[in-house]
Order: sequence, then structure tokens, then C-alpha cells
Amino acid sequence: MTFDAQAWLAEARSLIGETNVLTPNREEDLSAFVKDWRGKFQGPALAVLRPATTAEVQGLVRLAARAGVAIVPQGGNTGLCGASVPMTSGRQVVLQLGRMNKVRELDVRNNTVTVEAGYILQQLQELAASAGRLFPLSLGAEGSCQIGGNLATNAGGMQVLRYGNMRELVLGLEVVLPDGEVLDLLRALRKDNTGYDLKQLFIGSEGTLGIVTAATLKLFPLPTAETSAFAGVASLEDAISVLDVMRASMGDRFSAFELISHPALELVRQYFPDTPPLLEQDCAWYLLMKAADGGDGSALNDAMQAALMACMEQGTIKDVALASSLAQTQVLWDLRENVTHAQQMDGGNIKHDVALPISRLPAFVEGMLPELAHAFPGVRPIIYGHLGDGNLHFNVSAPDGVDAKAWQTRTDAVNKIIHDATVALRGSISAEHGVGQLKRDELLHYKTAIEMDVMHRIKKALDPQNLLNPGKVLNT
Ligand code: FAD
Ligand code: 2HG
Ligand code: ZN
Repeated sequence: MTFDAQAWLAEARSLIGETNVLTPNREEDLSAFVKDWRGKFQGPALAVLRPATTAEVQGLVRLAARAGVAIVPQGGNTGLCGASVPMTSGRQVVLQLGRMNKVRELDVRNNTVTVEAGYILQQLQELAASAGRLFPLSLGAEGSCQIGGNLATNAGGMQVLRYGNMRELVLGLEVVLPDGEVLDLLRALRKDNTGYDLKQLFIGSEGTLGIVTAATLKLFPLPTAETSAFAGVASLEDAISVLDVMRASMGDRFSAFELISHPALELVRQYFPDTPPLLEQDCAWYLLMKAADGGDGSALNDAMQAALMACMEQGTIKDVALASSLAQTQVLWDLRENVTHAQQMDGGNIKHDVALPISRLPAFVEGMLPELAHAFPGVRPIIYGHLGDGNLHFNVSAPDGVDAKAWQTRTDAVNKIIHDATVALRGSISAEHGVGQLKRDELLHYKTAIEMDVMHRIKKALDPQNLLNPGKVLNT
């Protein structure tokens, strides 16, 4: 059967309205939807479709299935693995969920909220705070990423140490399946053992198994006091000793433990020259820590100071600055977020998002640095990330004088060194960003045949026509 694109688009328009079907022509610039945040992946779209209800998503999925049109679900398009934009081959539409942005229910007593997939993460944090609750997921792209995207990538970020990643914050989901059926799993229960936990299949599946249209999420008590500190340490071993002390003395109040290497800090200073000096001495590594609690701030500050002092007495912390105002706190967290931006401004890098048992991280990094330097003289590893979760962004920037674009051609060789060592220590080559197009072929190499086979069987069972985000995660 021949495909009549114009007739198909006309049907799409009749389903969701003329203005919600964007097509590639001079008036409608689709670049924001067809190119990824890093500018690394880009593919043509037959159209960008912007449904506003679950019924509209359902109608579009059925329309696409009838004509064999593939769908690329998209939230804020902040993903870092090329999963949210079309592939270069095939007949694909982008299904942009941004208009599905209603709050379906805020149940403060049950500590839950049900929002649609297109709700922006930062708006959800604000909504929760206005009800005296916390929605703890927090990451650099929170001003534009959407709950659907956070679910589809099982996003992590800054507070996983205390609250877990997105998977752990979900109680219920509503999903449109590839055949257009709506799977209503929107339950606001903390206990429910009635068979397989189907929602887990869709979390982290990067839009390959179903389209998330709404979610019921957990809320937590809103801390009334918060304190952040920035400390310098000489080694990763010392950093991990600091983590032990902080957790032992602060318990659950300790909510974030981020690592920034000296070269990462220097890069931020280069591109954000307003970054103020924070410590009196340079150190090899810096730790950005946060604790939060109810009550007034003085007890929390005292506890944080006492724990930091204990580390200084042990000699693990060399120098420390405690934020004493909201403005100072903001400076510290801006600095952390700016590492990614500074790297982007520097011309890009070869990204690695690895997780290892935290006990093995020091040996991993110490082994990796000389090996990389030997293989690529002058190379600039920019290491930072969520040390408290054993998750490092081991990004590798071009050696001085090497063009950033030319450096990208070395990706396979750099990946091999870092990913081989990660997997040898039973680590993960994608801790929080996902697979998308970027690491799809790496999965084939590092996962067992049986693991891949089970993933393919699940994909085939739910999406036999291979319509949802083909070419992402799996070689389909
Ligand atoms: P998109 O990029 O639009 O999509 C990502 C994936 O989800 C794609 O596979 C897409 O098809 C799928 N998808 C989107 N919506 C739906 C839906 N409704 N149903 C089904 N599938 C869907 N990530 C972290 O984990 N931790 C961090 O600390 C972090 N920091 C970041 C900082 C910056 C500056 C940037 C640019 C990114 C960062 N990220 C981080 C990565 C990114 O923000 C997250 O992966 C985020 O969860 C993606 O959300 P999104 O709405 O932008 O999704
Ligand atoms: C972060 O932790 C993000 O800042 C982005 O996950 C990491 O840019 C990166 O590699
Ligand atoms: Zn991260």
C-alpha cells in the first residue's frame, strides 16, 4: 500500500487540530524538536504532533499504526543519548507531550500527586512546595525536562542518595500502548502485590514500549531547613571516608553528595568567570554536600559543622566552606550545574555516565587516568557527578589544540578504555542518562546474549510492528 503523507497529515490534523500538527516548511521551524540538546543527533520528521489528551494520543497512535508511521515520544528534549529525536532513516513523527500538562489530582494527605506527562519537573517541585510537600527529583535540566521524559529515562540527579531515582518515586502510570490501548495503572498505593508490577517496564524504557500520558508520584515532607557545604579533599578514598562520616552522623538528613574534580572546577571558572573563589587552597577533588530537615536551621547547621569538623580532624577534608545564606547556597549549586554547560561551551566532549560499587571507584579512576593519558596524550578528563550514588560523569574533553569535532572521531577508542574497565568491575555504562542511539551498540557488546534476548522478547510482545522509537535502546 502506498503511503499518502498529505492524507495522513490531514487525518492527524482532524484528530488534534490544525495548529498542533507542525510540518517541516519555511514557516514552521522544527529544529527544536528534531535536533537533540547536544546538537549531536538529528533526523527528519514527517511532522511534530502535539496532542493535549490521552484520547488524542490514543487516536494518533492508532493512526500511525495503520500506516506504519513510527513515533518518537518527546518531552523537554533534554536527553543526552539521542533518544528523543528521529533517526535519519524511516518515516517518523515526533509526538511532543508538552500540551499534556494538567494536574489531575494533588492528594496532600496521601502524599501523592497525579500529573500528566508534559508537566515540567520544576513546576512540579513548585506545586509540591506550595502544598508543603517535596518532590525530590532534581537535575540541571529541571526547568525544561518533563515528567514523561523523567520517567522514560528513569532520571537520577542530585538527591538520589536520599530519595532514590525516578523509579522509586512512582506509584502509578497511565500508558498508551503501541496498539492504541490505554493501560491505566494510576494507583496511589504504597503497597500493591496484585501480580506483575507492569509500570516498571515502562520506566526507563526510553519511549520504546509505550507512551506515558500521566503518573502518580510520591511526595515527601518539605524540609524547612537546608544547609550546603563545599569541601576540598586530596583523593577519592578520602572523599568516600567523608561520605561515611557524614551519613553516620547525619543519617537521612544527608541528601546530596556530589563530586567535582579540580579540572572540572577550572573549566567552570574559565566559562563562568563570575564564579567566586570558594576555598583557600586548591584540592584535587571537591565535594558539594547538602543536608535538609524539618525544624529551624540551627540544629541542622550544628550537626553539619560537627560532622565536617570530624572529617577535618581525621585529615580527610583539607578545607571547607559552609554556605551561610540562600545566595551562597545558590552559588554552590550553580557551580555544579555549570560543569555540563562549561563543557558544552568548550566544544563538547566524549561523555561517559558510569556507575560502580562506590568501594571500587577510587581504583577505577586511578587506573583510568594514566591509561587515558597514555593512549591520548594531553587528554582532559572532566570528572564529576553523583559520587554518593557511585555514579560518575567521566567525560573526556579533547587534548589542548585538538579540534573538538575531530576529537569526536575518537569516541569508540575512548569508550573502549572506559567501558571495558567499568564492566570488568561489574559496573554500568549508563547509570542515569539511558541508552538511546548513543550507547545502543555498546549494549550489544557489554550485555549478555540472554539479557538482550529478553529485552527483544518484551519489545516484540508489546510493539510487534516496531512503531515506538525504533532504533533506540535496541537494534530493531
Ligand atoms: P526527552 O529528552 O524529551 O526524552 C528522553 C527519552 O524519554 C526519549 O527516549 C523519549 O522518547 C522518552 N520520552 C519522553 N517523554 C515520554 C513520554 N511521555 N512517554 C514515553 N517516552 C517518553 N539526567 C539525569 O538523570 N540526571 C541529571 O543530573 C541530569 N542532568 C542534566 C543536566 C542538563 C543540563 C541536561 C541537558 C540534561 C540532564 N540530564 C540528566 C538528562 C535529561 O535531562 C534527563 O534524561 C531527563 O529525564 C529527560 O527529560 P525530557 O523531558 O527532556 O525527555
Ligand atoms: C549532571 O549530573 C548531568 O550534571 C549531566 O547528568 C552530565 O553532562 C553530563 O555529562
Ligand atoms: Zn548526572
